[in-house]
Amino acid sequence: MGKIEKGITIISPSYTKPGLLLKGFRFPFLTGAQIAACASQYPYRIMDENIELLDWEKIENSDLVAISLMTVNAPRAYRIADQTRAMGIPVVLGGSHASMLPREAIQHADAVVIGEAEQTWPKLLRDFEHNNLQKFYKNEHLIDPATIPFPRRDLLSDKYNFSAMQLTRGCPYNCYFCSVSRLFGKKYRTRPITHILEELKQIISQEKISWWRKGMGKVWKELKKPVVIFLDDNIFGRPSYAKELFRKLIPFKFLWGSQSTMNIGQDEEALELAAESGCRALFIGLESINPTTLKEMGKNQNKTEFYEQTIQKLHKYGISVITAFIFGADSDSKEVFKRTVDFAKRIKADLAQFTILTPLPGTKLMEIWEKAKRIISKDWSLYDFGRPVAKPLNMTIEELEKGTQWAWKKFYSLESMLIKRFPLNDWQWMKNFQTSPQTALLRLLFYGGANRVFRKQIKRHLAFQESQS
Ligand code: B12
Ligand code: SF4
Repeated sequence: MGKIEKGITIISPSYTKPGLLLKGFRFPFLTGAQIAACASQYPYRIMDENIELLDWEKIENSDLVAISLMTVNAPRAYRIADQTRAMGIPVVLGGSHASMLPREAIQHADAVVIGEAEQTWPKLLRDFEHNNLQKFYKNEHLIDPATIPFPRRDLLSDKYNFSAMQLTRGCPYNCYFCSVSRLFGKKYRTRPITHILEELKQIISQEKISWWRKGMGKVWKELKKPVVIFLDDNIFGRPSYAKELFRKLIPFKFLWGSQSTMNIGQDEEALELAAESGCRALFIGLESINPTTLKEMGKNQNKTEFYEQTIQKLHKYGISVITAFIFGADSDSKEVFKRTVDFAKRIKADLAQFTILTPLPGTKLMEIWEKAKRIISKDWSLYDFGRPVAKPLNMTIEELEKGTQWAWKKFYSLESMLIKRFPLNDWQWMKNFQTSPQTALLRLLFYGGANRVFRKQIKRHLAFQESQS
């Protein structure tokens, strides 16, 4: 410990087998860039093991190593931390898993940061330089979003497919399987729109558009527009803010995607503004088609009677929908798989994610299942949402695992992709094509490309899971 001269290395450990992720799944490690921005005067390098192998020579040549971990990559993070400390380099751990289980994390680290870094990271580095590193660092209060500095994107690899940005923190809901409101509070905190526009200006001016997109963009303008993903849990958490934001995004002429709750579908003005500002895809956690299951999950904001209408409305505005479903709740029986896949196909979800209900540390679900002694494994590497780690109530463990795998395969089968959900087979798409052919064609391109990538990724992932079991 002492002076920081050689630099700080920030690492995102692999959350799956290295090399397993296809190009389309490369999300920028914005967390690393954000941490560096919190104390920008120090020298940094960022390594994302999800896109390239770790450079151990550079790790060895660091004054300090900081690692961000979720639950699924905690074992990998701990191995990296142990190996780094064995070389005599101090390690700091942070992120969702370390924040929920700091006492576990400290066994592999010199310090653990609980929660957001904006206040604690500069203090930790000052303490480090004064040989006074504490074991735990925790914010006194939630960070005022107006004080969040722009991430140091200059430190990120250029291997990512798109740019990412965070506009809000926190979530007013408390779904029993989710850790977001426990991690970032129930208050929905929004960054000032002026800051967002300024940051966006920087991103767009630096965005590198590939030669083929530039070329094709001469005739198909949508293709040459920069793409930004807003890594928010709910872009529509406060409708008035969202609408004001969308309005101000329009002049930027870029394309964006994010996550939203389904209430956006009930607000025609918001949909119109979102589409006009460049929104082309939204990820929506429908979770279940059974109201009893939604109640069990505490997901009271989802109303099954509006599911189909919401998807139709989004499609009307040329916005693709990635729906997410969860299997394994107590009210789920083994009929849930077929019923859900049929439903997702019928409502013409462009993409769908099927995961197994997983009790993340710090969630209400973990509390309930621990009390009921239903957890069968605390090997965190299995917490990838594709493997059962607790006993389901109305089916066997094997039925849950095989049923989920069946859902993925069925939804992404060629037959399902081409016949049942092909946008050309969709009257709304035909209508869109007449009024706005470029946007409609983009949805078709997204549909074809994303489904192809998902099909391939699923095959790889299932083979990997098989090889491990
Ligand atoms: C973007 C994202 C992803 C991206 C990751 C991109 C990347 N390269 O980082 C992708 C899409 C790949 C992803 C995948 C998954 N994700 Co995810 N994801 C998120 C999301 C929406 C935003 C994270 C983010 O980038 N925020 C922006 C940055 C700037 O903020 P931040 O990460 O919070 O970092 C701040 C602080 O937390 C802190 N900090 C964080 N790490 C560290 C480390 C140190 C050392 C320090 C000092 C500080 C610090 O400092 C930052 C500044 O304040 C969060 C939800 C959320 N609100 O956090 C879920 C979240 C992190 N994901 C989660 C999960 C469960 C998953 C999956 C396992 C499940 C799934 N199927 O979706 C998969 C894993 C991959 C797999 N095996 O399939 C959970 C993790 C909970 C847990 N205990 O594990 C979260 C919290 C959502 C939830 N529902 O609870 N995810
Ligand atoms: S699942 Fe979504 S709506 Fe529910 S608590 Fe988590 S972030 Fe909020």
